[in-house]
Amino acid sequence: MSTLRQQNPLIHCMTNLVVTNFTANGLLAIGASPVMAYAKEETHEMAEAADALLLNIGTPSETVVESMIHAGQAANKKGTPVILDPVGAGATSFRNEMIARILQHVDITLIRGNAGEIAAILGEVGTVKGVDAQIKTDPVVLAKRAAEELKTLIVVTGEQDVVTDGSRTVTIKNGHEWLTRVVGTGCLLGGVLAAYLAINRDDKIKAAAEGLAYYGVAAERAYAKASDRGVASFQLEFLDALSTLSEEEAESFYRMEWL
Ligand code: ATP
Ligand code: TZP
Ligand code: MG
Ligand code: MG
Repeated sequence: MSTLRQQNPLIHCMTNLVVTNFTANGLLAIGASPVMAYAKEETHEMAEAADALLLNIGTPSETVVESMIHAGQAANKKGTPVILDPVGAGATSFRNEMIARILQHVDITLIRGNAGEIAAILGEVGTVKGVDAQIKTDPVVLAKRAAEELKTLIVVTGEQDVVTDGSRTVTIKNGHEWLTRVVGTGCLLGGVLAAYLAINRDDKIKAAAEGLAYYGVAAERAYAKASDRGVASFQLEFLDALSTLSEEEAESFYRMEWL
């Protein structure tokens, strides 16, 4: 994490109303600089200044999505990584339309979603309940299919995380089930992946895999400290772990496998 802390990338987050504060604190904890900006009058400038852009459609509106497209196109012009979190894809037709519109107008570097959301983007129905995954499918098969169809890097998260571009694939088995009991851990992860891609532009799959493994080990450490208390303590311990755990320390615990 020393490199991330040294480089202190600016992450322009266009995220949802539920997770804004948690995302900003999580990004500060790993050594990135978060900035949230939504107005169409300024998003292109903020995206131009940023080292990565996060588009998260958790609480979508027509206006914000239009603004996201402006920001995304500004980032594309500069070659800045753009991460899409299609929160709740498949839950409503409005969300599906907004995701399709973003994908049509913005060149997305990486899409991160739970298995239900990624399956929904591919047209499967009944894969999410609200914002939570409702399917048990092989995440490797799903991620590869999505990468091929959408022609972008795909991260499918869950008990096992998968990163693939369709040909190179990595699985990561770090993390803890309590991550699903605190809201916003998927959303913050989108921001963390944005930070990893911001500072490692050459090998994006490796960068994403390292971000996922580091995040998972931080959760394992947080659970070890908070398991006898509960999920509120886990959330705090998780932020503490993100701010104190070095990548060097975390690395020996990575359960990463190249397929
Ligand atoms: P959902 O809304 O379905 O909870 P999400 O968008 O919050 O999805 P998750 O798939 O929960 O995203 O991923 C967030 C983090 O939680 C990732 O780091 C992932 O590895 C981890 N995670 C999710 N489920 C588990 C699990 N059963 N065991 C270990 N880690 C998990
Ligand atoms: N509703 C709309 S966005 C959101 C909820 C509950 C947050 C989802 O966060 P995550 O990271 O997918 O758990
Ligand atoms: Mg979750
Ligand atoms: Mg989510």
